[in-house]
Amino acid sequence: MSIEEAVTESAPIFPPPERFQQGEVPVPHINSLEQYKELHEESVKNPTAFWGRVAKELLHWYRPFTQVNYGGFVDGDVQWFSDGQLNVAYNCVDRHAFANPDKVAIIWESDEPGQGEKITYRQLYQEVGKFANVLKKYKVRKGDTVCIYMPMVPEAAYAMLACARIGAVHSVVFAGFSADALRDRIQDAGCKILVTADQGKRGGKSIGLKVIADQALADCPSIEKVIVYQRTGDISVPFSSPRDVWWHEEVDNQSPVCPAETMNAEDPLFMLYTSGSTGKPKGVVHTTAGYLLGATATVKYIFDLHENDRFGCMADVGWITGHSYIVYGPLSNGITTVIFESIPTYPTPSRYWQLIDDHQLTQFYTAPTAIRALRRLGDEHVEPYKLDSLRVLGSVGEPINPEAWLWYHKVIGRERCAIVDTYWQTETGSIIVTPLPGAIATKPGSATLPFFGIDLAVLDPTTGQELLGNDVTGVLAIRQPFPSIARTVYDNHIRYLDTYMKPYHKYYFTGDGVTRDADGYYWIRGRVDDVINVSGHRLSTAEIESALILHPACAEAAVVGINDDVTGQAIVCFASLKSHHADETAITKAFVAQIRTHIGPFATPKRIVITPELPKTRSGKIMRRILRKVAGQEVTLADLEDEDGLRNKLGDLSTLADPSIVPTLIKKVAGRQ
Ligand code: 7RM
Repeated sequence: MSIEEAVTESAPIFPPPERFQQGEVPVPHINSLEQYKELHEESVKNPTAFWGRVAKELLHWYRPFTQVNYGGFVDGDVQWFSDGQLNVAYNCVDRHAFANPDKVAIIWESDEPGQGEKITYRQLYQEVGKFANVLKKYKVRKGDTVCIYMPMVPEAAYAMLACARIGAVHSVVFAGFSADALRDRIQDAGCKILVTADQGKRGGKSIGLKVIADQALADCPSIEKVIVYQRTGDISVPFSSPRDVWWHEEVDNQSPVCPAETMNAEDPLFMLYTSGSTGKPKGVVHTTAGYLLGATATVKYIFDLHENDRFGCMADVGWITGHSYIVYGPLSNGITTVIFESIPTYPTPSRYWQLIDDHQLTQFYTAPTAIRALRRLGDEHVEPYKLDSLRVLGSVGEPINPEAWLWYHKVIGRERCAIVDTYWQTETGSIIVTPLPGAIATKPGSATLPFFGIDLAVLDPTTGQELLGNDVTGVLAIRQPFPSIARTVYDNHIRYLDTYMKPYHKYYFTGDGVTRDADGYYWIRGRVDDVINVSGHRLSTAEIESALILHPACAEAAVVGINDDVTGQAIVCFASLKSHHADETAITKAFVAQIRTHIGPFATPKRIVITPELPKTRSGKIMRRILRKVAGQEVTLADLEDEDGLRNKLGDLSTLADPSIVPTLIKKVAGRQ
């Protein structure tokens, strides 16, 4: 069933699980639709009162704020709690280490089952303190940027929190990115320190992070020190002394005590690169208080956290989901979080379910692509597990199709858990559209209703007019600022304004299409810009095209996303060559390699189509609409027989400079030419 069908065919409705009201499990924090509505209304009508209260309740302040909010989307000058002072590491570590030193903060589930560890809040305090002192030894100061290129080990979280402790700004780069991508991000942010590992481990395979980092660093003069965590010790990694130092040697003789810097609410906490419609990723900047409050409040209310919960988010710390829902949100709430190093199918497709039972996880958060892939592998991998510790199951990263949702609900949730389809972005810092487990009835495929403080608008994409009432489809925008919205793009505020504030005056533009159904529920339909979403990884078509064009054999390239049953979308590249005599098989391989080295293996295209020309208008614009339909096989060889039918499917072709390109492309995709 497509989302289209799900919205229109009056979707089934699932009320909050009955057992939530029967004393068997903790009573949800937000326990009725009325309570949600009342709080939501207050939060958007009087954000000052609402967020002022929640900020005092959930965070520890060194100096209380007197002003709650300032600025807006018109001028892109958003501020929250601006005269307040606090420290994120104090909030995520110290306050819990003092109150509950022996409570487990992190469950580290290593790639090989059974080799993991549990880290208490006391240990976390000590490890973060030691590493913060290492950073200080190497002259890292408030406002300096530190790049973290790490596998999924607790040390990645220690490094993030150590930065927060001393006021350094971290830039975590996902360990799946290539040397070129790492280099670009280090250069853009002017990072002083790189924190990495000898190797990463994933699904039994090793990834040579230090070797990749060295390639990147050949062109990164800003880096003064490389701190290398020894994850495997399996290979002797090249060391370039005195630039390179070992993590274990450095922390060994450091004091675990490092005073937490007093930070202003609006001081930057971190930046994280994300893809937009251009070839150059943006360093989205989040600030101290607003971001932390967003992460803390959303995870508490959306996953209904209670004191003894064990929360498992399966994302990577290299993405925003890992920042907010592995590290900052859960730890700020003082509960137990999971760092999962492996993949869902290693060593067997039962890995997640084994993990849930072994650690008695109460919440589990993953992406639709993983849910679909595991569903395909068969229920026999799930059935032997009890899964009775679970209360809330979350989904994030892309629209979840109703079939996958229902499977998650029945086979994993055993019809006794709340499913929360959570919609948000790197830029929003925390979840913005979502059900609340005890309050909002769900419809499979809909992210349901806005979280507190989120004031949504559906706009007509062309006129920018707001579409009022229910049963409307348009683009999703946000009317007023909320604490965790990104404040700027690193070193490029103009780009921030141009991307998010300019498209629709007075609104923040999400870039997503949306339907608000007859009940006022939101159904996210995916990007309306040139961003594609492969397994929940956000990529820009322009970024992939830029990589291809850099290959000496490539004349022109156009990249489109097509639907894929498992990964949501998949990448198809159309390319024309400089020489028509080239060996196409060899070139195709070279192009795949080109993308993998410029971006990373997760951007591997599903298909490369070599074509003599791209379909262009007479003015030279590439007609992506045609490429999308041809790539997705919405038009096939059979349509070539019928000119009217072809026009019906592809739309107006009269602006095409050379209409004969259409049959050529169709034949190419069908493998007939
Ligand atoms: C958290 C994250 C953001 C883009 C966003 C959407 C898509 C994310 C959902 C979703 C439908 C969801 N950050 N998206 N969550 N679409 N339903 N629940 O993914 O910056 O990497 O991507 O992802 O298109 O704009 S992200």
